[in-house]
Amino acid sequence: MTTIQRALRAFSLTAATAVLASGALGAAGTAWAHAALVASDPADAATLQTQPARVSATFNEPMQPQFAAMTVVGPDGAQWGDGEPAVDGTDISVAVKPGSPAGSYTVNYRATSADGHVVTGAWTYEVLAAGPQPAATPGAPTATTTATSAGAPTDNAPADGLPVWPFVAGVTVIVAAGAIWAVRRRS
Ligand SMILES: [Cu+2]
Repeated sequence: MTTIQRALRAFSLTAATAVLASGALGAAGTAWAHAALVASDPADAATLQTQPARVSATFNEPMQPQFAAMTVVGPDGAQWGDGEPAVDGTDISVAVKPGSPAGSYTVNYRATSADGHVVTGAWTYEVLAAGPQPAATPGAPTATTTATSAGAPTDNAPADGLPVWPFVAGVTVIVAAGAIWAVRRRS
């Protein structure tokens, strides 16, 4: 075998080991579960007769009371969420302003879990009737179709997890240097 061949063989063997090692790391990374949305009210893609008084998201672990954001964007593009969201353990909710129009609503959320990871996402629901104007119909009991928390809403891509490529690149450089060093030593 030539020096080059030996170097290549040593390199490919150690490179394969590095790839395997990083694969194991990646698998371990996904096994450490971060906060994820498990339910919402209204449920994702639900159709309601009337606008609910609040919308809420439920996560699989308690969320930090700080840094939570939740918006309710209506068919008119306006923000119908009323004020700051409330964080109660695993739940984050926000009130909906009265007088909202019928149509499609998107709830966007951004929250921080106990371990400091940020979770963002959105879900949508449909409202068939316009909401009552403030104080227009006092005490009209809303016989809502409370479609509660079943389907896990889409689009909750966890924006965390360490990228693997710097690790792979680092290991590759070390491995290449080692292979060259070993070959030069032997020849
Ligand atoms: Cu996490």
